[in-house]
Amino acid sequence: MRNPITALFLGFLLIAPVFAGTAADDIQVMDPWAREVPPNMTTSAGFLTMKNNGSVEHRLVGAESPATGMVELHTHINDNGVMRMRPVKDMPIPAGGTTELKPGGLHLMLMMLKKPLKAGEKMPITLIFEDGSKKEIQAEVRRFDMMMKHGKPMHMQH
Ligand SMILES: [Cu+2]
Repeated sequence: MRNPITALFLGFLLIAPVFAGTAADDIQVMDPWAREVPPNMTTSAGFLTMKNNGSVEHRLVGAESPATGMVELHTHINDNGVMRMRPVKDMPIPAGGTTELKPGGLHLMLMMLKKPLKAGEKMPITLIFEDGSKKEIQAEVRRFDMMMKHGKPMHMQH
C-alpha cells in the first residue's frame, strides 16, 4: 500500500460499518418513569419517549429489569368505552421520529415486581431492540392516579 490516501480510504471502508451504529445508539430515551403502586400490588407500568436519530426504522422488541420477574410490551385499546390492555410484539420508532409510551397508550407492563415501587426511587430497565442491542435506562418512580375526564377511575383490565 504505497499511496497513503488509498490506505486511508480502504481503512475507512473497513471502519465505516462500525460507525453505522446499533439501534440502541440511534435511539434517544427521554423522560422514563414508572408508576408508583401500593405494596400489595405486583404489577405496574413504565413510560418513556423514544426518539430515533437514525436513518432507518427501529423497533423496541422487549424489556427487562432486575426489579421485575417479567416485562411485557403493551398497548391499550378502547373496547366500548372500557380501556383494555393488549400485548404487542414490538413498538416501531420511525426514522427521525418519536414513539411515546404514556398512560392510556403504549406502555411497558412491569410484572411480578420483586418489591414495591415507591415514588422518588429509580428503577433500572433495559430496553431491547430489533438488532439485539440494549439500552439501560433509569426510570423515576412517580405517583400517578389514572383518572378519566369525568372523575371516574379508568377500568384497567387485562
Ligand atoms: Cu399493560
